[in-house]
Parts: sequence; structure tokens; C-alpha cells
Amino acid sequence: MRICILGATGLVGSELLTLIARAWPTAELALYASRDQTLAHGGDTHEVQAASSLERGDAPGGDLAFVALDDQYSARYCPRLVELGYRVIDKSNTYRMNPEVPLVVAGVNHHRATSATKLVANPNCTTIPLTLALEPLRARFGLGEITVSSYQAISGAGLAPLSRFVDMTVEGFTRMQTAGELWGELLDPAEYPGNVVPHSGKTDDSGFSSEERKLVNESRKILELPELGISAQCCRVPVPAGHYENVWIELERGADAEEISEALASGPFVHYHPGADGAGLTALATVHRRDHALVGRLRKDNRDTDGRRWCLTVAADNLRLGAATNAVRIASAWFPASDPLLGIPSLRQA
Ligand code: 2RA
Repeated sequence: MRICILGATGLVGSELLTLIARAWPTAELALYASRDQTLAHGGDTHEVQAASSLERGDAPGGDLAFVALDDQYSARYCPRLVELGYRVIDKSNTYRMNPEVPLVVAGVNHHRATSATKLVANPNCTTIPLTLALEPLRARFGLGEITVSSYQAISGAGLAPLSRFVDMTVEGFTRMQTAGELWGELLDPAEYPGNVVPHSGKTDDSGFSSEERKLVNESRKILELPELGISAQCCRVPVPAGHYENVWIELERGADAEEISEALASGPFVHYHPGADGAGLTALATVHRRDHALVGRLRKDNRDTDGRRWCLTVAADNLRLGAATNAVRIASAWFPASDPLLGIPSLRQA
């Protein structure tokens, strides 16, 4: 089995390398990035080729391709990979809302990745954990309006911003210790990425950013609820890893906390934190449960009158459950994974 990764040198690419070794330990690997280079990963050294080499007439084919590139490069290479015989899972935004391309969350709608499917879109790193929490509630109680406020780790912006955050944090503390000044006075808010800011890229006429539109539009497609009343506000926060989402949920049918907890705890790939305080449910706690959505802090909305309005929190490692793990689980529908945690229960039992 030949597997290729486009974007192998990025943060998600690195997680894909780790997971592929767990899922398909004997697979032949072909790694691609912007240019020829050598990649050190997990004690191994890999040769990485320029992705442009795939456009040569003699480019080799393969079985499974993971694409972790920006939109314009996904649009350039995904068709070529399909032409070379690969089944392709693309992490970018390029194909997510394309009606011809399934947008798949393993554990929610993985039946949409069939044996005939050649290209699957991997949802945004906030949408995957949110829909893993919402699907068991949809199935049992129906969904009314959903409101989400997200707090997204800096690693979601990629390796360079994460490195700058770490470097400037160390530099800031060092300068504070030597200068004896308040750290905040030393930092230019415009420069220092360790701030809480709106995730406001590509804001359109609606006033909502592309990140907020992704949560809304992708959730509707994945849950197959095109009229779902959902709204979101997204922030970037100074945390290296772990996206955190506060969610206000209106159910169609009222329920009590025990029924809702049971539904949430039964959802695939969910680690449920019982208790309204959600003890231990933090952004960084996701690094200890990288392949699960952490769900908890369930409590009745103070405005509820009939058991339909609830609040809860969802958190997930944005590079793993929010990206690489979901992609590998989708692929395990076609190529069964050696590690059961990276499989899809319903298909694996078949
Ligand atoms: C972010 N979801 O967190 C976007 C892309 N990973 O910035």
C-alpha cells in the first residue's frame, strides 16, 4: 500500500506521519512539500519531494493521499492525485462545500465515504469536535438553534505563528526579568501573537469571518440539516494547542441532564467529562486525549423553561482529532487501520 502526504513538513503533516505509522505500519510512504528537502520525524529521516514533481508524466501512482496544503495548492494537486489513482482526503477549504464532494466526520457521517468515493473533504478543526458532540443529541432529541463561541489555539495558524509565539514569549519574560518592567509594557500588541483576537480572516458582507462561516456551513452539511439555526463567533487565543468551544444548544425535544449526559458519553470518539464544572476540561487537556473530542460542562441554560436549552463545552486537539486523526479514520473505511482507535467501529464490525 502506497500512501502519500502533501504538506508533510507542516504541523498536520507531522501528525499524519505519526498516525500512519500506527494505522498502516508497513505502508510505503511518499512525502511531498513545497521543495525537495529532508525531514526528521520521530527518530527517522525522510526524503521529501517537491509537490510539483507529481505533475510530471512519469509521476508514480498510489493508493491513499492526504493533502494538508493551502487552498490554492489543494485545487492544483487533488485532481492530479485522483488521476494517479489515489483516494484523496483533502484538509483544505477547497472542496468542503462542493456538493459533489463528501465532507466527512468519522463517527458522524462516515457512511458518506463509500467504496466509489475518490475525494473526501476533511472539515475544519472546530467543526469536527462540534459535530461529534451534536450528532448524538440530534439523533435523540433533534436540534433547534446552536450558538458557538470558539477559542482557537495558535497552532491552528501553522508552524510559523506558533514558533513566533514561543520565541516572543521567552523573549518577553527574559526582558521583563532584566528590565524589571511589566511584561505587558514591553510587548507591541500588534506584534505579539499572544493575544486574544477575533479570528477575523476573510470577513464578508455579513460581517462574519471565513472561520465562522466554516463552522456554520460545514455543520449544516455534515449533520444534513441545511436549515439548522447555527451562529458562531471565533477567536484566536494564546494557547499552543487545543481548540475550545462554548456551545449553547436548543433541543427540539426537552430532556433532563441524565439523558443528555448519557447521549454525549455514548458518542463515538468523545471523552465525556461529567459534572457541570467540567473539571479538567481545558484546551491543554486535549493533548492527553489527542484522538477524542472532550465534551463536558453540561448545565441547563439559565433561560430554559422546558428542558430544551442547555450549555456545554467541547475541546479538541486541533492538529489531531481536529485534522489528522479524522482524516486517518476516514481512510480506514477504505483501508482498515491496524490501530482500533483509528478505525471506524461500525465499519470495523461489519
Ligand atoms: C485555525 N481552523 O484554527 C483554522 C485553520 N486550522 O486557524
